Amino acid sequence: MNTFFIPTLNCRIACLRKFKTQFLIRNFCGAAALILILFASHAVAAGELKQVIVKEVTASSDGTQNPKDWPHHPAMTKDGNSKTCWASSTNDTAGAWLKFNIGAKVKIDQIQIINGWIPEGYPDFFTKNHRAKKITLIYDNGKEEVFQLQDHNNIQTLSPTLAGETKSVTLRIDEIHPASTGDEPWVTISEVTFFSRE
Ligand SMILES: [Ca+2]
Repeated sequence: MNTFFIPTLNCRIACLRKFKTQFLIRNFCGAAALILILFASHAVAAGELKQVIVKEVTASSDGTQNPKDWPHHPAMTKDGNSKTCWASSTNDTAGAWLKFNIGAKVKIDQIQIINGWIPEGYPDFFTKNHRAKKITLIYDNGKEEVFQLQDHNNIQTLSPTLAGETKSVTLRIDEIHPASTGDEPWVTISEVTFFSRE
């Protein structure tokens, strides 16, 4: 009786060990595959941002009054200098716009904006002009996205989702943070930089 029982029990133990080993191998392979998939998808989603070159900027108005000492042309939103700005004319506030012509279809993944203007040597100048408060971005596909801008002169990052591949982006100012004085207030934006994820 015992001679029959012992081999059977040993066989069951061996089978159980084999099953356990196969179970562990299967689960390990499954977990490894899942980690690889997650890592790959993360790597794609977190691709490096590359700056998009803007060929031309136009605007609803140009508040330049002294072109030699104080130019405020639309292209000054893309000169890489946070101390220079585009300014609208004084009567062009809500509804004013900037159009950034890229020249080739690009998917826009991120936009960095420096709102308002603090010129070199004038640290208290920020509130003397209007700043953008609510803006709408308009793309070639006709879609629009609304963003609220904070009232400071540091970089603000926007993450558009509706642009698709577009050759241009129009930034329309819908609401402003009003200037604290009535002395030549313009709407001012210092920099707008576009990025595409590679
Ligand atoms: Ca600038």
